[in-house]
Amino acid sequence: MFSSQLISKLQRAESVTVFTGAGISAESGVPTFRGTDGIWKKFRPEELANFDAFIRNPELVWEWYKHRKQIVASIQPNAGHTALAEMERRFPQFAIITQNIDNLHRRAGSKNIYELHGNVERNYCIGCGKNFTDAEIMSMDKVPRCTSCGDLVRPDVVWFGEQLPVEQWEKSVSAAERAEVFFSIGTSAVVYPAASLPLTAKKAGAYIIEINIERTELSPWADEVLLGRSGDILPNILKLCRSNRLSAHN
Ligand code: BV8
Ligand code: ZN
Repeated sequence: MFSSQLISKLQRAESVTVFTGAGISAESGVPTFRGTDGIWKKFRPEELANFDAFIRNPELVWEWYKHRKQIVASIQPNAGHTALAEMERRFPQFAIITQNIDNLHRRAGSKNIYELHGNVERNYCIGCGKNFTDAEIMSMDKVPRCTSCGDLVRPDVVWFGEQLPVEQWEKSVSAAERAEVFFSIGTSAVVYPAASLPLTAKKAGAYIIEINIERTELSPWADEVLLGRSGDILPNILKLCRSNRLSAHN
């Protein structure tokens, strides 16, 4: 099933970094962005996932994010997420860099997670920065407003044209640079600057393993492309780690 290269690289690796996109959550029921029933097939990102659109029509943008909050609240992490959570305990250094805002890596038990594009379960006031939980948001009007300053509340996600959270970005770059093995899982790798991370890892000497149901723009740069569903492949990678790696730390 797996090449001797992959087996020996994983056997010896001290530092593993994993980069994920919507594809790893597809088997949990989260629609991807560019897939056949993808989000961007129905809506245009510039219409919904940017600040100007929010100011222009906060009700429409909130309707859309409340819909995605309900999806995320109604689903569970899948075998791909849980396999990564256990792999984290089998390598001295292990980091997950995710573009996903669905919080499923954390719910699966992963600890060392860098959220590049935010988290849909967090919200804050654009005026005074006050944070609001989803429970508070759902009990508010169609367009949630801050209980302190009355300004608009927004989901804590990164919209197009907005800068990524600096600390998450810097830690992601160093996790890419120190990786001996770098997995790119379930991402079309077209949104920047996130999509530059696999190449940063490659330049730093990492062994790049792509897991996707189809080839992507990244495939030519990958050392191995494992075609298939991450929920099928990752449990087998975990078995491999179990068989040739003593539990690093619990
Ligand atoms: C910024 C949060 C500047 C919100 C998101 C350089 C070149 C070109 C353009 C740019 C550039 N630099 C910047 C840009 C502009 C823009 C950009 O990249 N545009 C793209 C579209 C060309 N980038 C930005 O605007 C970024 N900000 O540049 O700011 C700046 C700098 C300093 C100071 C001020 C400003 C911000 C980008 C972040 C936007 N927010 N999400 C929300 O979700 O609502 S992006 C969002 O879309 C996701 O987070 C993710 O990043 C992206 C979707 O990609 P994927 O996750 O990969 O999903 P996709 O559906 O595409 O692919 C799924 C894959 O899984 C497929 O390959 C499929 O085959 C596979 N799959 C499916 N099922 C499975 C599977 N694989 C395995 N198993 C399965 N079962
Ligand atoms: Zn406020």
